[in-house]
Amino acid sequence: MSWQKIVLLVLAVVLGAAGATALASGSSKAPQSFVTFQSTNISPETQASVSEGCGGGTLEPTGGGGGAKSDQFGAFSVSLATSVPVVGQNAWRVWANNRGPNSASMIAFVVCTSGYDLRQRFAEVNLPAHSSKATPARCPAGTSAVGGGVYISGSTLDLVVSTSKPWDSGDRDSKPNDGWFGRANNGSGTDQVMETWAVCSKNGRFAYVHDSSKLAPRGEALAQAQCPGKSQVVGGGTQISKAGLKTEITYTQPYDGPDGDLAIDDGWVSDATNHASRGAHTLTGWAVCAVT
Ligand SMILES: [Ca+2]
Ligand SMILES: [Ca+2]
Repeated sequence: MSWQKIVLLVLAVVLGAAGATALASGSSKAPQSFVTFQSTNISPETQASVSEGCGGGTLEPTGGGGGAKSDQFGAFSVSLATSVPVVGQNAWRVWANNRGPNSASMIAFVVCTSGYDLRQRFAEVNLPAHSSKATPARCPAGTSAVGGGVYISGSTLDLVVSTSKPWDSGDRDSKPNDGWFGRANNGSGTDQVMETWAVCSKNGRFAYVHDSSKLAPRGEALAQAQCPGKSQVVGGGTQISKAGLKTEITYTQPYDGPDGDLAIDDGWVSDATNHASRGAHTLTGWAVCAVT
């Protein structure tokens, strides 16, 4: 199904869910969430962006994501360039690259919530020409990571996110609840900066689940991390096992599983490519799920 068709289908459901959220908030303080998205085209050989917001009121993003697809030239011609919360706007923005000779489509998802006590944190590092760099962004003490992303300065087509995932500081619980970890590739000849962004919550209980698959040389891989039981996705991310300029995230976003509804709340799907002619990697997709 094309994204355009999904937009029409899901719009009705999202509007319904928003109404339900507004009604429920009067009688209960329990956290509520719904996912909404916006898509657009990317012209050949350009970088483009699209954002999606949570509307007015008290809904805020716990997480977000997105990326690009090319029907004609496949995942190898497109990649994710940035996926971050928009400061002060209760929105999420995604940038994507299209190296192909035809238009591609791109999408931004935002998980909108109420009832959490959220903080945003970021960490910035230099991203020199022809290098791959990474940094975690640590959540404040007493909070749990619920979502996050990576920003890369510049707008050339060889600036690509290769990992954006929940991060464990090495504390006793060994859960990736302490912040967000990002890695970015700069295949260009110009120095840039990258930032990892973490969204952290003071309340709520979260499960961190993952799914892995092999990312073969000159291959594409998909990983789907499904939220357990009745838990709902609030954020998620994607990890590629080793650093290198040849591995790229194509898209990283929430999905709707075969649960009978059309709410995009069942887990997180990750897609990545390996442009190298040798050396296999592991793709790991992560979902952060709110446990009620
Ligand atoms: Ca931990
Ligand atoms: Ca669903």
